[in-house]
Amino acid sequence: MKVGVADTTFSRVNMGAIAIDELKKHASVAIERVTVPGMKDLPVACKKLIEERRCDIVMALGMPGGKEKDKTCAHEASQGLIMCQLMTNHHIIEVFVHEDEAKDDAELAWLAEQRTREHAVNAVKLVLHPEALTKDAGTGQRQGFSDAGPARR
Ligand code: RDL
Ligand code: RDL
Ligand code: RDL
Repeated sequence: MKVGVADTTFSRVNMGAIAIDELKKHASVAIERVTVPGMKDLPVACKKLIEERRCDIVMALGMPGGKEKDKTCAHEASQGLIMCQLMTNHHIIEVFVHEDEAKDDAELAWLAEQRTREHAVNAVKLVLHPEALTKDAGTGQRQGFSDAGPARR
């Protein structure tokens, strides 16, 4: 299987390098990487990874800033990523870490790394082990901060 990794120079954490480090734990995974300036450049980068570089799934790694205009930008980028998935019939795992989710730089770095690693595992499962996701259905999984857990215990 081949995983595409698309990340940005706007992000304050090297999320692409972290994704690749996690994906390399899976011997059967080949990787294609591309870096673009910001998250609105991710949809076409992902489309090219799928159509031209033949990736089975892509991780779109981005960091929306904390301002209102950044949130609008994130919503637009997300719409583009969803459109790209529908156009190509391939999953794109959107790994966005909003700068204002973290209380300081140290927590931001931790959150970006943790969410990226957990979604890298999700990407491999979606393609190679879909039954592993079904096993976790309804369990309140989150990426980064702790899981919410099931409502009925
Ligand atoms: O196509 C060039 C840029 O428009 C594009 O890279 C944008 O995604 C850059 N960008 C913004 O213009 C903005 O207002 C970004 C953010 N906010 C942001 O919060 N995070 C980004 N890019 O990754
Ligand atoms: O592609 C990987 C994720 O981006 C994707 O699974 C999202 O739907 C996950 N997600 C969020 O990123 C989020 O901010 C979800 C929620 N909120 C939510 O409220 N409910 C979800 N997913 O099912
Ligand atoms: O309920 C607390 C968080 O889960 C919630 O604030 C989410 O919206 C945070 N979040 C994002 O903002 C996002 O862009 C999450 C993801 N992506 C994600 O992929 N996985 C998450 N949260 O668990």
